[in-house]
Amino acid sequence: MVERTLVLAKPDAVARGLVGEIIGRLERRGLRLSGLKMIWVDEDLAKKHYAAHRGKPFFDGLVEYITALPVVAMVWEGPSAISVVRQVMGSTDPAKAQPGTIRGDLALDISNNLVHGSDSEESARREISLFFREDEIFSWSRPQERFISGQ
Ligand code: IDP
Ligand code: MG
Repeated sequence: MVERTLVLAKPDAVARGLVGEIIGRLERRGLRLSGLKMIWVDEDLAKKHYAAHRGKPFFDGLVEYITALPVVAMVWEGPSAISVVRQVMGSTDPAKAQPGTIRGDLALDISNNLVHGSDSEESARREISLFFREDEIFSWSRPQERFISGQ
């Protein structure tokens, strides 16, 4: 089933110049880029995006991390895109992530694990709408649709 998912190249990926590496891996896997923007996440958006983690011991640090520098937010589309992105990312803790994954090859610290990917259809819908308006997202299944509305 064709799905859409939200991916963030997080501040450490931007700082380390790994945005292209992350995009390249997802492109080579066969997913299609449907939306892309660089955005500075503010505290309000950070708390909404990570609402499921509110109350956990790492929550405040997580909000500080994701708001420290801009992120590159993306929508990726393709068959089983949600789980495929999660496979390409690797486990949350890079020290435990498989080689061949983004985290397994490029990171070592759970607090600086480079990338976010939605973990379910419901999260994907919720998270995409936090970062993108519908008219900012290109639909590969309806490629005749204009990318920017009103043109
Ligand atoms: P995920 O990013 O692999 O989906 P989640 O469990 O949803 O992992 O956690 C969200 C983010 O919170 C992680 O990517 C990581 O940046 C941070 N995080 C998760 N667990 C810890 C922890 O135990 N210590 C510090 N940061 C954590
Ligand atoms: Mg998660």
